[in-house]
Amino acid sequence: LELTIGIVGATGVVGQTAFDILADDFSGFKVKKLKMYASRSSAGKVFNFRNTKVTIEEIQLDSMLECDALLFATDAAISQEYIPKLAEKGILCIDKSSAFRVHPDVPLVVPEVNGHTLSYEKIAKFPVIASPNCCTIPLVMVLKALDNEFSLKRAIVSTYQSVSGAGKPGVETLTEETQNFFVNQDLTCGKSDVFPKSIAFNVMPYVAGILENGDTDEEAKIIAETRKILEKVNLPLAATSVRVPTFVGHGESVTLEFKNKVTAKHVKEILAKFAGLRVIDESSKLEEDDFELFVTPREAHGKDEVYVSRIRTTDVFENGISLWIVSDNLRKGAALNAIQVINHCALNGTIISLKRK
Ligand code: 11C
Repeated sequence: LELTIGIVGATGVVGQTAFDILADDFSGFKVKKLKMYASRSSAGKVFNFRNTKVTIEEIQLDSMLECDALLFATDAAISQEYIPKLAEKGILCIDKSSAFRVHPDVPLVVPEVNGHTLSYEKIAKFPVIASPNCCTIPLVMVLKALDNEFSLKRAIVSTYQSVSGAGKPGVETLTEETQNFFVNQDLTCGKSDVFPKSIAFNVMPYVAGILENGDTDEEAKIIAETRKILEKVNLPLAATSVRVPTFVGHGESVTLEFKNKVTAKHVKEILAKFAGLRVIDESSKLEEDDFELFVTPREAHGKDEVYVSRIRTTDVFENGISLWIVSDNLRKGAALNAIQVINHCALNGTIISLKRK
């Protein structure tokens, strides 16, 4: 199947990652034509996409109607403005923002976890699919795999989130603050435009705004999205989101309680069999371009897999397991997952059926 694909927000870190994946190494649907959209200030910039030139267009509805599917890597406000208009015309939109994630008529999808719930009948009424938050995606892959076997009772997660989660300005802020320290010996703990406190050589238990119950926005998203994807509306789940001075790759420290008996060995076997997950532990061999012992965010940068390490039992809970997850927040945590959702809809005939409608 050959598709005309649009990337909206094409110059941001997620948009650029989507471009790289489609240009370099994606082996699913074929891209007949790529269209790239961004703000007026970026319009006119030219990118080389597989021997053709693609010029960035300003976001504009008529042009977007030429696409078979669009990936929105934009702020929620842009998604809210354009997606309903495109959906009305039967154009499939995959939204990376949080605008539609908890909308009751919008599936929130990680293909390996709940791709089977997507069907043309479901999508035809409102052809919008949301892609979850970059911490939720790897978390639900692990939880789903283990719930199938051991029946999940509760989860506690602490995240270690890189600055690219806050986009290019996050990356620039960490770079500038680090340079400022080495060049000017200046390590003031002031806030930047992006983070409420200095992020270089620091950690911050704060990702986005604080809600009335004391959780941050990010923590609330992880909780609500995980419950929706796993179809467990009352799952006891606590999240603490922490920003750390890494550039790409989000880590998660996770403790889980199950109904059924667990051993670390059995958990490793189950995780190793789940599509998209890779277990790296003390038995992993060091090979070229491979990992040993555990995986760090820098090692996960540029990789498609979600890595699970440090898998061990804990006596905090009966049938308790603790583990460490890490993945590239821009790839599987964002752009890759959205592209895989489009591929899923290409393979199951949804896109063709939408075109014929
Ligand atoms: C961060 N996870 O690291 C956030 C960015 O819900 O898609 C992504 C926010 C989201 O800052």
